[in-house]
Amino acid sequence: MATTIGLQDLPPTPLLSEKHSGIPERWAEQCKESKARLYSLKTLPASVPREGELPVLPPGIDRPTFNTAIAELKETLGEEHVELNDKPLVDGWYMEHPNTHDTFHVLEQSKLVSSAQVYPGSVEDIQTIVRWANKYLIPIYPISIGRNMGYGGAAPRVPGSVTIDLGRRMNKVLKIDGNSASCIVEPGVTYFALYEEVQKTGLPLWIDTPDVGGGSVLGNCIDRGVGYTPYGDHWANHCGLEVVLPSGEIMRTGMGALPGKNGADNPSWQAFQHAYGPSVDGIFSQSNFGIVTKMGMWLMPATGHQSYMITFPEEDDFEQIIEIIRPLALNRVLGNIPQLRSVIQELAITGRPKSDFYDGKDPIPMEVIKAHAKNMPCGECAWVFYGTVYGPEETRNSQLDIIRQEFSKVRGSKFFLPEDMPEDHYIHPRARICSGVPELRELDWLNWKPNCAHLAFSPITPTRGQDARIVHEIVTRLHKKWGFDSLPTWCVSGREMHYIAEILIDRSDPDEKRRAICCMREMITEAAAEGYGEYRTHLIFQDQISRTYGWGNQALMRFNETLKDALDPNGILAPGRAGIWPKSYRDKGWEILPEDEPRTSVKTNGVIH
Ligand code: EUG
Repeated sequence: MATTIGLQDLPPTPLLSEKHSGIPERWAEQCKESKARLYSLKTLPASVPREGELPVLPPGIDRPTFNTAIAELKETLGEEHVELNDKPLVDGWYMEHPNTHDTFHVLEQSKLVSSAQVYPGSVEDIQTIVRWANKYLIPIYPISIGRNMGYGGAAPRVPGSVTIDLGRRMNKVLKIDGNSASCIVEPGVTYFALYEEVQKTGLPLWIDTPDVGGGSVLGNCIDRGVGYTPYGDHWANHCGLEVVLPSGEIMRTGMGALPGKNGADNPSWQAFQHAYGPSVDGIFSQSNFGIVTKMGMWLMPATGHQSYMITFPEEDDFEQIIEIIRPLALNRVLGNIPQLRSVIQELAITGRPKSDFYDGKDPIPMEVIKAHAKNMPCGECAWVFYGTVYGPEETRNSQLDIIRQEFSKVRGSKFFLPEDMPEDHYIHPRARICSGVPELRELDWLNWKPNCAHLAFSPITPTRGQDARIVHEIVTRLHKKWGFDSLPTWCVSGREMHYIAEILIDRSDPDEKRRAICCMREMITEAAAEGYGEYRTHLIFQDQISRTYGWGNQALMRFNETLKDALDPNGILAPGRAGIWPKSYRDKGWEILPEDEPRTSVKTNGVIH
């Protein structure tokens, strides 16, 4: 039974002034409400006792050796900066997330866990940790903030890894430069925090934020996350990295490789991405080749903006809608990364549980969704398009004229502005996100089920109706087969769309977890057979997905393995991340591939538990 927890019973979320991952004061009230809504449906206890001897050890390391190694690390870094993972695991929620495991565990909660967390305070500390890992052959797993939600959170791929929580002590905005409209951030800077810092400067600059604002600007970028202003392709808008290599050496990429005068940073570091010689930034994105300690990021000059929403009544019209979107996107009439969402999300984003809308355990039928939508601000529809135009009013209006005219070709479509919608409608936070203001509201669909976790299936297709249909039909059919509601969103970047389908899982139900994994595995395999691949995935699907990119007898993976072995001969840095295993782990049963299914446990030391 769900117990209703009142606002008054929940301790407040730490403020940004108290903790680097905390909530800025201006969002504190919204944060309190969001937390109360989520906790109102929680049936799982805050934590359960763990079994077996703790902490879980790194593979191949016995307890005395581990203890010696940890004692040495504490000696070098300070006792208070090394913490064993030997206490009960607490899932918390988005704003108070664990760094010990994946808050949205898809396997058992206790499977993907660290042995310890370490908190470096400087790049030198990181070098020390890397050298220590090489000495003891202990795998290390760096996280920036640890809010990689839907993709594994803070969890390491190899159980017993030592998690390097970079963000706790390395969380400064090192520079905001109004001339080059750029910043330099450390790993622990969240979108909320960067927003505050930019506001403090008074400069007319925007940041670009994803749907929820608590993530690391650096971490999201190197995982190639998306946002929704014209700077929504985060990786495309980074400029310059500083990286600690698995050897312990430090390197700078881009213009930063050329030392500035008298030891200063290169003055062009945040102005030019490519510099000279091979472009190596890419190998530090979605990889395990280095630890990014500083990153330059472009900021957008503030401009006028107008958000809007268009509803479409017929589910089957999405091909036509996407065919209309393509030329508008390519011609930059659609100014940002707009989203085309299934109407089910209009229900879910209210924060009300599925049970408010439907009694059955099975996926909620489209007729039922539409019947509810009829009584909601969006009206009866199947799809909702959220877009924003930018620039001076005249420009915006001429763009809006074209947009209205083009989409009016879809029968029954309706156009709305934010002022047409009630105050609590999602269009308002959406409009803020699309103008660079971080938000929390997107979390509200986690109320769909009790103890709700989400797992993202994220294939790429060209912006073309016939490709969209193939993927959408695979997703819809397999969600139905495995008993899940389907909540698709297309994030359109131009020539290409990220299709994001979130599987919502009740973490208290092991069978639901098993079915979610089966559903993911089949979607990945079927999409790949049609030529479609994912842009990003949860830890436990990285082996499978990386191998779908297998053109030329796994040429890309063999190239990555060559790099891995050259850069990290001891295989200490995030083994298995992005499906890349170091020599010492390769072909010893660590890879989780679909032929191993069904299984919900994870291999440790090459043994299936
Ligand atoms: C979204 C979520 C993602 C992602 C891109 C976009 C947006 C959901 C959880 O992953 O990778 C509404």
